[in-house]
Amino acid sequence: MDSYELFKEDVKSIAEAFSRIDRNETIRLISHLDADGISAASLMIKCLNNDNRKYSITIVQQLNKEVLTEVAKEPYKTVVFTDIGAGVANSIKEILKGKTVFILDHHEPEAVDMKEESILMANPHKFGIDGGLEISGAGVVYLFASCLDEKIKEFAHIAIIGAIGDLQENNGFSKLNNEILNEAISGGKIKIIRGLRLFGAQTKPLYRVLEYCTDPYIPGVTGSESGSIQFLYSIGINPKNGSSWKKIGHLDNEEMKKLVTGVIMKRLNEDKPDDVLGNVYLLRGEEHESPTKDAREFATLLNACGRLGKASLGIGACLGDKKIKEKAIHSMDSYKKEIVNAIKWFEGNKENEFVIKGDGFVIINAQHMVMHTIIGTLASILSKSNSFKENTFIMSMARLVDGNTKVSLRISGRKKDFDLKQVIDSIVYGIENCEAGGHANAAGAQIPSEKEEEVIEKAKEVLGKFAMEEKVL
Ligand SMILES: [Mn+2]
Repeated sequence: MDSYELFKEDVKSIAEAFSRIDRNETIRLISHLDADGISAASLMIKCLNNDNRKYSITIVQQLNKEVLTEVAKEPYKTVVFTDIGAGVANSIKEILKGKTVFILDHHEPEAVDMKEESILMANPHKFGIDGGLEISGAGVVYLFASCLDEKIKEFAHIAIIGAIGDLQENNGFSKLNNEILNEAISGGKIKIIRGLRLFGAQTKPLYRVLEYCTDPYIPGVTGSESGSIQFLYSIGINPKNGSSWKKIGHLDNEEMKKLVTGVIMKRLNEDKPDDVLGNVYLLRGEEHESPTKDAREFATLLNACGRLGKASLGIGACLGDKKIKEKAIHSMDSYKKEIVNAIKWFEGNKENEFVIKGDGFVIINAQHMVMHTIIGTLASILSKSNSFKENTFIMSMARLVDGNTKVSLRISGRKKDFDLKQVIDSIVYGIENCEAGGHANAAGAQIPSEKEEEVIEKAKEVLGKFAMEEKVL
């Protein structure tokens, strides 16, 4: 058997163990707060609903000792973690001793003695499969649920939304995601077309779509209303249709060509200027003009719900509840505004004391001026924006209300062979009460706010050193 078959066999045996759990038990479900985590939770809930099981769910941004200690005190005997948990397997083992724990995750697992029978972990990394690229947390839950419930196939598209949310789509998917995608296509859930990858393209005025377009980033246009309107005039497109704003659907062929060329021209200095064109994954079950028609936008919607503390709206949207979906769409609009505000804040403050620039790195300390749930998104956007040289570390920080600070680490350009998780680990190493997590291409930490200065000093040293080594290589 190859590693893929071994992985699927392992998932199957874990699913079988799950099916033996007493039906009267209430299952404790904990999932991650991002789009993938919400997709994963939705699939798990669908599976539990179909099986008439009782459950209690919480969505968390980080799985720290505090959360685990709370869960340990609860009466539930079985705990299921989705899209989270692998990185803290040892803490789970220690703190949740006596409970049966299922970890359905695609994050790199912490080395842990898995002979411990009460912890069952479904994870591609166990079989040498790259969970960062090949399958999402929602994908792992999908495989798990498929072993228990044939009907979950009707929700294959949710696993794809999760994978898109975790940036696993790059003009197509790799093996495991691709298998799930094919199930979604043959089940009539997804249709792929080739087109402009612009957020909100279906529903919003064109100038807004461009202003709010952060991936791909359009220099001089993203984050600027006037920049966007001027850009349209400069390429010969009137942003208005009489008295109302033009939408992308109103453009004729000629204008569409102008727009595509114009955006590519604006992006000539970027890594991949023509990244505006790509696969668009349309959800067949969604209405034509709905912002949830495009799987990429659906992922953004879920992210928005999570980041704004309204994950349950995201779950409702995944499960197909129309009223909840409406509310989720409202949340997305305010989330987009928050992101644009964060970009504006950065643009207005990049020359002052909030932004420290070093050789090969930049440290942004937004304190209370950017939401802590959005600070990582800001770093991601900047990493793709060509604001910094290729391979510049971007570390961003923002405060929570509870005396902690969220730290995010990204690297500019699209280099994949650099392990940011390892870098953040070395930054917080030895500093008390800091917890790091994440992937090779997006990592972060939570630190006590009073340790900000210490962490920044250490980061200057560590990032400077890594950046130097990078140059030598
Ligand atoms: Mn994930």
